Amino acid sequence: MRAGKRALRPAMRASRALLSGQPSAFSSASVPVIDLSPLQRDDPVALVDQVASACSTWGFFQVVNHGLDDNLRSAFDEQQRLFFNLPTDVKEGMRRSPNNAMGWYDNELTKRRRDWKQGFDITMPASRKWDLPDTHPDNQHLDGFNQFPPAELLPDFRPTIAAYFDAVTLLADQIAGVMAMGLGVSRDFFSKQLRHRHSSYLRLNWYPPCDEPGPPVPLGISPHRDAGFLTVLAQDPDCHSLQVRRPGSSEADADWITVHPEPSSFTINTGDMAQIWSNNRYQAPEHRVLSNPAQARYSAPLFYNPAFDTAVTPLPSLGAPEYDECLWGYFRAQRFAGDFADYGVEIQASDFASGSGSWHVHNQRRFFSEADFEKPFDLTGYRRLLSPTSDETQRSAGG
Ligand SMILES: O=C(O)CCC(=O)C(=O)O
Ligand SMILES: [Fe+2]
Repeated sequence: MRAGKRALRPAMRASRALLSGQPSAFSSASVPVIDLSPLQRDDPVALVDQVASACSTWGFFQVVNHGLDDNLRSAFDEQQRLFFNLPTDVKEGMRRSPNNAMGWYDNELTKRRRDWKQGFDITMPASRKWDLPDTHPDNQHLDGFNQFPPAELLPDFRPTIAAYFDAVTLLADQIAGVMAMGLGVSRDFFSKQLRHRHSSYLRLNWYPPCDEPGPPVPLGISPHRDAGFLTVLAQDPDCHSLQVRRPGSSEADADWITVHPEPSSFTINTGDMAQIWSNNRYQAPEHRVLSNPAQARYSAPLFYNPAFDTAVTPLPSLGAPEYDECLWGYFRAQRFAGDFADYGVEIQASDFASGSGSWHVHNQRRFFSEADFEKPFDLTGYRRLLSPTSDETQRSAGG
């Protein structure tokens, strides 16, 4: 009887959560909430233990008193809502393409499943400038170039997005400083690789109410780990449907924990590059978003990513390396290719596990020498560099 009940629990949890968008009745844990006030008085030391512990147990936490202006956040929220309210034909004019990872889309695949949402991606690496036209060659790079709505339609969109992007990037960098100290290296260790060199992008998400009854009920986003270093996520205060699985929970005990946002908070999570750099001290947790039959939801993650040419390797001070070198531009290109077309199993940090001898470990060097990171990604042109089905690629990787 007992064993039977236990066996049923995971299925019950999944269906209850999917139907109601509410946390599982069986889960009481919640991700840590960290008060960042010490950063406002430049006292990162006061936060090191909390941040390091949150990154290693959950890889997920919320921050309050983070210093980002509430008025800027409200202005940003308003522009995000106005954007998704634009007529579909206007959004179609900004549609992401195989040659430009930036823009609007309603057909993203996560783990090869279609997400129940619309998205809009905006890029501004440290080396690029808001005041140059988006199509200027100096503002183009591997992730493409921005496609903003016409200023006549949304005159405040671009300046508000630019101000928000810069502010949230600064917040990401401050947290990266504390994360570095938590690993016993200098505060600017990650900043040196990120602050003046990052290739970050901002994603606006809109999850419309889901009218498909299922089964299976579609997910807003299927379970995934974020690829980059750190994500700073603005969650919807009204519709709570982001869930995380605590790293290390076994499949049998798996439980999805809903992250209910604190007022004016940001939700932070570490990505695959933080996991590799920290030699597995910090975890990139699996998370997902449920759909909701009645309520729309908005969210906006800023993906704080290293420069495309960064070779991410475990910090030597953290013991025997558990990963081989991972070239961020290659990892990102593989993920984008997978968003756009079915390229088979999505690339993961585990593909770079020491001694795995995976195809990616070999192939990334070839991509690195042949791809041009100053030009937009080219799905057709890069196919032979990204797909193991190409004979030429297999030969170069040693079969
Ligand atoms: O919408 C959310 O809360 C999370 C979005 C997310 O995980 C992502 O875009 O990678
Ligand atoms: Fe995510």
